[in-house]
This record gives sequence, C-alpha cells and structure tokens, in this order.
Amino acid sequence: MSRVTLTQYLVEQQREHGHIPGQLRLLIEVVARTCKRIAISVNKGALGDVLGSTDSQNVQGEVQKKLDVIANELLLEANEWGGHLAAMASEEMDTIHVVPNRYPQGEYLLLYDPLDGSSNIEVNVSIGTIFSVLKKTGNHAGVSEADFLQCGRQQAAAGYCVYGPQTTLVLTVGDGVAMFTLDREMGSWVLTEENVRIPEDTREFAINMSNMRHWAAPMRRYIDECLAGKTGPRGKDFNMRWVASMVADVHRILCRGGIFMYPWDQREPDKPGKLRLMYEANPMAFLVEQAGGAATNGQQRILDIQPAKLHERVSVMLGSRHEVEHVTSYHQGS
Ligand code: AHM
Ligand code: MG
Repeated sequence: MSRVTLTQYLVEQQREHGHIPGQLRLLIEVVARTCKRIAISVNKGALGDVLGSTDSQNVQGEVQKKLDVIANELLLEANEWGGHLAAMASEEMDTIHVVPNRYPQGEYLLLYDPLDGSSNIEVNVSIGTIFSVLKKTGNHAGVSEADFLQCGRQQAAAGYCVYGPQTTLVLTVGDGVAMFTLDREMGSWVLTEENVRIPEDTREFAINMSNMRHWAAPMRRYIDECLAGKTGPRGKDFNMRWVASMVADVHRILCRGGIFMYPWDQREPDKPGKLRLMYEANPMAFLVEQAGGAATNGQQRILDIQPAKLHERVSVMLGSRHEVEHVTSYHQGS
C-alpha cells in the first residue's frame, strides 16, 4: 500500500493547486509535529505527572489543567522561531504573543485551543488541539490584536488533532478536508481519508441536555421534536451523543454525520454561548463547510461573524447541512 505522508500531501497540494505557500506549509508541519509531542504527554497520563489542575486561571476565569499549560507552551515554543508567524493567540493566554524580535517575522497568525475538552483529561476520554490560521493583512509594521479580528471565512487553514484511540489530524487549506493518522512506529502522519464529506441528513444530535431548562424556546422546540421521534413532527427517531470534547464530537460528525450544538442559554444571558469564536467555532466551521456541512450561530453563518474581540464567545450549531438549516430556521426571526 502506498502511504502518503502529511509532507507529501502538502507538497502535492501546492504543485496541483498552488495555494500552500512555503510559510503556510512550514506552519502546518510545525503544528502537526507539536501535536505529536502533545500526544506523547497525553498518553503518559498519571505516569508523566501531567494530570490535575494548576493554581492558575485563564482569561475566561477557568482553572487551567496541567495539560492546558503544557500544550500551550509546546505550541508557543515550536512556532516562534520558524519565520512563518507574526503572532499567536491562544484560549489559554490573556493577550496575543508577538514573535520576539530575535526571530524573523512571518506573515501568518496562528490561533489555537491547545487542549480542548479539558474536563475529559483525567477520565481518559478523547481530547484534542484545535487551530486556525489567518494571514496578516495590510502593510503596517508590527502586529496587534486588531490584526486577528478577521472573519472566519478569511482563514488560510484550520484543523484539529484528536487524541483518542487513534491520534488523528484533520486539516483544511480551503480545498476539502483530509485526515491523517499518526503512525507511532514511523513517527509520521499518514493520509487516511481525503475529500471527507458530511452526509446532508442525519438522525444523530449532540448537545448537553442537562442545560435544556436554560435554553431559548427555539432550541427547546428543536430538541423536543427530535425526542418525539417517529410519531412526532420530524417523523424519525433520533440518537444522541455528547462527548463533552468538541474535537471528538466534531470528528464523529465528519466521519458519519450528525449535528453539534452549544447554544446560548440564560444562565449567563450576556454571553452569546460557551464556545470561543476564534479558537473553536471558526476552525470547526471552516472544516465542516469544507466537508459540505453547515455552521451557524442560529442567526448567521459562523464564518461571516465579524469578531469584536479575541476571546469572543458564540452560540454554535454545526454539522449535517439540512439539520443545521432546520434548527437555524427556528432561531431566525425569534
Ligand atoms: P475547553 O476548551 O475548556 O475544554 O471547553 C470547551 C469544551 C468543548 O470541547 C465541549 O464541547 C464543551 O466544552 C463541553 O461543555 P460542557 O461541559 O458544558 O458540556
Ligand atoms: Mg476548547
């Protein structure tokens, strides 16, 4: 069997379509290599002293797990020196990290959630790393937070790595979605799925049902109708899954379809949702759209949202196209 590695895939994409400049290729390879290092720490678990919490909180007031901090540091260090980046932003850092003067500045901006699904670390359930790549626009010197505030549709690349029974890297550079599986003996990412497509219809939803009493009426209506099954208005039975790691839930949707939702709820009415636009919703929405699915916040396409701040939150509904359109239609005009 001929095996295509990540490097070969990127080189061939560049040759055929010319949309992966050298700096972007280096960036993707560095992130992918760092995910291998994060995977090693994740796998060590209790033996590597990587479980448990730190004494610190992140900018959103969440207690940081040791692995949140380790993964964040690994990504920072690995991406500083290559000359492909101008700056980075992370769910775990208050402000942007500008590439220090001692290194050449590149033209890309990297955003990431270093360890998604932190609540699952100790219980040995799939977790992951999510990343999004933007290009610095304009010719101004230096870089500031304003450079990051671009709509998701401007992403040059996005992807995630899921640390599960297999370690899988899922990537888009705006020309479909490809999946790579880590070959641990060889230490390389091997292409295992190309042109990933999400079925347009589904009978499987993912949502944290324990929040149901806090949701807005359109969300409750949608789930009530799914639960009513064959004899209800939808005329079919639905199955439910909720891993509580967005990477794992989105990965399942890319593999077999489904809809994932983390809606606004009235516990914190001023927050549009729990998930972060720039580190979670945008990269996942880009991947899902590239695989033929849809992603909205209930009112509009996620990739069209103009961010006002780096750590902005958003309501998320993504996955199989027809199902996302269905739930979105309940929200629109409500
Ligand atoms: P994290 O980035 O701090 O891990 O939080 C995001 C996670 C998502 O991966 C997941 O979908 C969601 O939070 C689960 O939330 P809940 O525990 O409310 O079900
Ligand atoms: Mg997260």
